Amino acid sequence: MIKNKKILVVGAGGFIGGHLVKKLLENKNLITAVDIKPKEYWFQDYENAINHYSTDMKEINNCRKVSKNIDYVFNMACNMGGMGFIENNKAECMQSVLINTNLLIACKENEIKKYFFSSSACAYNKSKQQDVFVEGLKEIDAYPADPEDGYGWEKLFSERMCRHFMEDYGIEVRIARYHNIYGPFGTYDGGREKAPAALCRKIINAKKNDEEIIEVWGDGKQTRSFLYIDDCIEGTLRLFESNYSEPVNIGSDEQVSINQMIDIIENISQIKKLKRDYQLDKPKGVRGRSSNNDLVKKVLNWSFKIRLKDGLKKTYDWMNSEISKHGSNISRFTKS
Ligand code: GDC
Repeated sequence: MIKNKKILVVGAGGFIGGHLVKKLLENKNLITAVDIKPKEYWFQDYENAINHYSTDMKEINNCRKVSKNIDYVFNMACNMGGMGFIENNKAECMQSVLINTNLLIACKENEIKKYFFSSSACAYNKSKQQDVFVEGLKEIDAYPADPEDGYGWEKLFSERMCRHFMEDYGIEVRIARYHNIYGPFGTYDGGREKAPAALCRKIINAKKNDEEIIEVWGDGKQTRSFLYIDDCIEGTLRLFESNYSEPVNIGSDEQVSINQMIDIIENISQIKKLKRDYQLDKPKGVRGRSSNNDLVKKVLNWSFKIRLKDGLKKTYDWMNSEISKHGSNISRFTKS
């Protein structure tokens, strides 16, 4: 585990970045934490973080400033969200290319030793995700390139930018393709939430308000694999410390349909079975997506540990208490 290093985490105010900083601080690293959001909207507080900045990393001079005297950089920053956000904000999503590009240039100038880029399963070719029961996506399935429009193109292009900075300038890079990460301290409302949080929220609210029906985007038969945040952080840190510089899936082996995930959340909440209002005109994304984990098992000797039902229970309990605290007021988890 990395210890006593000077580490810059960009996107530290977000969901995965927040959990990553917490873990790195536990291991006595010196953290510079950066996010575009004002500090009061960061998803987690860190009493021991040495430096924190609310600044826009699309600007190269900000990248230059915060990457001085740093050993390692984790780029966890992008303008993103679940399907409801990325389908309707493609130009916004693609502008995150400026964060990664300017940060890499600054890292080259400041002689950073190692750089991590958080990519996504959205980088994969769409034609391989047209059926409900698909084989897990292998890393080679990103090419020929036909990723998710907007957000996925940004991720695929940025992966390649990392690769060329390594080849041409010798910066060591590590690239994870995350498969729908979920858990406590994530967005659950406001339009950027992904399916696990959105469906937990709908079921919590149905229970509170004694409602019998929830809205579900699509027909509920679409499939995904979801990875709990603690597994994501462990996989990320193992990858960072490995010698492997090509993109690797960080995902779980459990492929479920959205209907199956709703069944699991209903069991957790102990609510009676809800009616499902399938909304076919809402953003649906690909029909089926899951992670093939052969490569990650081989190069990192790592596999997910937390079963979906256990991860969803922790997520549900956390959200239940947040929703009770905030009621209908806007919480910081609605800002991404
Ligand atoms: O939003 P998401 O989790 O993103 O949606 C998964 C599926 O769940 C979609 O088919 C969506 O229509 C369905 N769904 C049903 N009801 C709801 O209330 C709801 N809200 C949401 N959000 N979805 C609902 C994601 C990207 C991420 C990230 C990951 C990587 O795509 O949005 O930014 O990169 O992929 O795996 P998803 O899995 O399509």
